[in-house]
Amino acid sequence: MRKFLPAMTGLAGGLALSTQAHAQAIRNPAEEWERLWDVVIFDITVIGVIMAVAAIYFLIKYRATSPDQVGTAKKLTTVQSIAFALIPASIFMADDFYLAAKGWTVWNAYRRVPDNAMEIKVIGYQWYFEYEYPDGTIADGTDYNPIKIPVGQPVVFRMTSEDVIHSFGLPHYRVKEDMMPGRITYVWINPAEAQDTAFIQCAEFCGEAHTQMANPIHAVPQAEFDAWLAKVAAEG
Ligand SMILES: [Cu+2]
Repeated sequence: MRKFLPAMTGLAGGLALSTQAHAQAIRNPAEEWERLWDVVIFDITVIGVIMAVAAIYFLIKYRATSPDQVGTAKKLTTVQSIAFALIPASIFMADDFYLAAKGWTVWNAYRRVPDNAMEIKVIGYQWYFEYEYPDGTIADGTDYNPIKIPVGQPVVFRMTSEDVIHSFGLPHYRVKEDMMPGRITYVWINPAEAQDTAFIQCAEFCGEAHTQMANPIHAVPQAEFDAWLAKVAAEG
């Protein structure tokens, strides 16, 4: 036992290190999401092709050669029957568990907000979003007013709702989270690149003008962001 202890400690240390390295590596929920999406598409394609080929093969091999032909099933032993059910099930379940584990990794990235994230408070109203920046400046998302965020700066949206349940949907950054009266929820994004095409869209049907509950969100260089924020503050 004594001989194994240092080895065990070394192993635990190695595990702790790799966990830390992993935590450092998770810096963009959107990238993690994209990776999981690719893996899911790959897996279901492979499984689909295997199933389709097997089905077509059996259809041809065991097709009826005359209209009144009755098939005869080969009698399987108990062991064969169990193996026939368990082996394919285990293979597919292993893949499901793998994808579920990957899903937890992505969820972990979604929930772990970087310490340096800029916090923007968001309130959902029927039917627009209102944003409060760290300096107290209020930007409103009515009339499709774009809001801006600086490139390369993680942003966390702390959200609630004044009236009904809304959902803060940001398809460009692959995040979406409910906004509920009396509760505070959050999502965070890492806008690594400048863009002026992204939209925030309410993703929970919340009444008559639900579809208009949307506004652009542009990721811009820091200087442009500062100028924009100062302008919004001055306009009050
Ligand atoms: Cu809504």
